[in-house]
Amino acid sequence: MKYKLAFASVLIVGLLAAGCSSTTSTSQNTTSSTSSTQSTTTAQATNSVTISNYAFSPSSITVKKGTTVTWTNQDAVSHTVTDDDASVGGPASQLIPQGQTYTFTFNTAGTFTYHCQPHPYMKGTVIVTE
Ligand SMILES: [Cu+2]
Repeated sequence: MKYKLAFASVLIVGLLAAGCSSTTSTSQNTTSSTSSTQSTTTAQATNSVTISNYAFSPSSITVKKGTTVTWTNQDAVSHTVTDDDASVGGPASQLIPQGQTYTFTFNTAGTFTYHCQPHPYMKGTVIVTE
């Protein structure tokens, strides 16, 4: 059914385009282009946080349960990634020197707010979804 319809439309297009010079390429393009161009990973949320100018960037990210988040410190001073609530088993890094990274895998869904220990005004949030 569907094939017949598609074939008929190609025929019509072919007939309409018959006056023009290039008619051979139209039927091939319709089938191949739709499947290959869809695979860009736009839905993938970032799992990287940059620490720069005494701030976490982005300050809030949303990840799926089981995601490992990486923080990279670009400041000359050391920072930490410290869960506001130490009892929930969230991130709790040592001091992260310049150029170093800290990774933490979120295995529990929920909202984790964190800060930097030497600079408590530095705040960030990781929202972990199921
Ligand atoms: Cu800090």
